[in-house]
Amino acid sequence: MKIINSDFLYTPDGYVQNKAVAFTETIKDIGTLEELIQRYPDAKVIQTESNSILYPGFINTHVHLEFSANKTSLAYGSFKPWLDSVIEHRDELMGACNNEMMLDECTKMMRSGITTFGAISSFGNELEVCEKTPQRVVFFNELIGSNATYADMLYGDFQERVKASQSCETSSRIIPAVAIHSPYSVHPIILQKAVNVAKKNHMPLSTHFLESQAEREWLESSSGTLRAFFLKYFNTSTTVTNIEEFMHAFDTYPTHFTHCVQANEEELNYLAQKGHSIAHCPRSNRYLGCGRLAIEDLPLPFSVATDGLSSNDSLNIFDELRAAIMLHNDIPIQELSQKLLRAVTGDAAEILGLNCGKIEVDKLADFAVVTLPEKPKRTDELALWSILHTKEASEVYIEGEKYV
Ligand code: MCF
Ligand code: FE
Repeated sequence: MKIINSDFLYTPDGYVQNKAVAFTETIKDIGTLEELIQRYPDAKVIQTESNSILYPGFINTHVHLEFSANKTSLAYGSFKPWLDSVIEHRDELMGACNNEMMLDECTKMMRSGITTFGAISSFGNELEVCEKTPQRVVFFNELIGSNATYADMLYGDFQERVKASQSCETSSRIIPAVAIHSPYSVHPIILQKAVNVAKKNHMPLSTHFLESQAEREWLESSSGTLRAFFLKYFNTSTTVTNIEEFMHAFDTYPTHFTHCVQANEEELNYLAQKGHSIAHCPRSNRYLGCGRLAIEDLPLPFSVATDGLSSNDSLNIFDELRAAIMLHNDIPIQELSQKLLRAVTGDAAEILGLNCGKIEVDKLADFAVVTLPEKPKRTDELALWSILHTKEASEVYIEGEKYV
């Protein structure tokens, strides 16, 4: 047993003082330091630095490690040119992205306090790295392929990758999961099969959805800038599905919809009614010129995620939260900060069905210690100060083990 004591504890009911946490791999007890020492006299006591806040480990629900080599290859600013640049540079980016590079990005995520992440995997290349990294990884095997001729082959490859991720389940913190790439890139037949795989195996399910105006136009009327893209690369001028049909494919299984920047009120209400949720990627949306997701009006739960280095400049969760504060400039800043921290802890865990994200008895002992540069003058601004002053967590624990 270990006991960790910080000046402040972030709980589902807000910040509390004079409370310590006793833990093994899971949280066993919460009380004053004196109470816990009395109850567990043999426990090792960890006293964190002054002005520290004990947070549950942060959760980055959506990242593409396979694109970690991108710095200046992909075109930012607008969706269609970005997509063109992905096709043009994909092979060289994948080739340049080795295990060392991906593991380094996992370590950087961990130093920022991320103890769990959702890895969207197109080829399964990052499976070995995800087995090695100490973090809990929801391993989203991605299905892609809109051309009916190749659909069965691509589906077969997807099944193999699902199996490979299932075989690591016992020896690592990998949780096998399913990702449908998007409505414009997945044929409805294989889409439904993959949804059923997730449903049958109770796996987390995710999809990119209504990220850009270009995607919306293509799905609505096979028009807009994606028309030239599909004509050039796939020799087709018609969409394989539409917005309604795509949403309906997920009716019976709660899914994490990434982006949704261009979803309208009716669509968002529909997703909410079916028990779905959203992964909000503020920097990715800004860098690809997709617009701002109006998080103040969302009728459904959301997480905040970095997306990959294919559409970002870092996988640091605090960089993302600071960007979210700037992007959502009309939302009162204290309220927004509190909401964002919930989005990367308890809300994200609930969405992905994980037993972490909250400092509560019986939850997994995943912690990130955030140390403020001086004694906070007011406790009602702790959420904002945490976001503004943190680049790296001062200590990180996963299932009770210290990694930073
Ligand atoms: O989330 C961003 C933007 N939207 C869609 N896809 C991706 C993102 N970052 C990487 N991707 C990947 C995706 O997984 O890029 C490929 C897929 O393998 C795009 S398909 C031309
Ligand atoms: Fe993505």
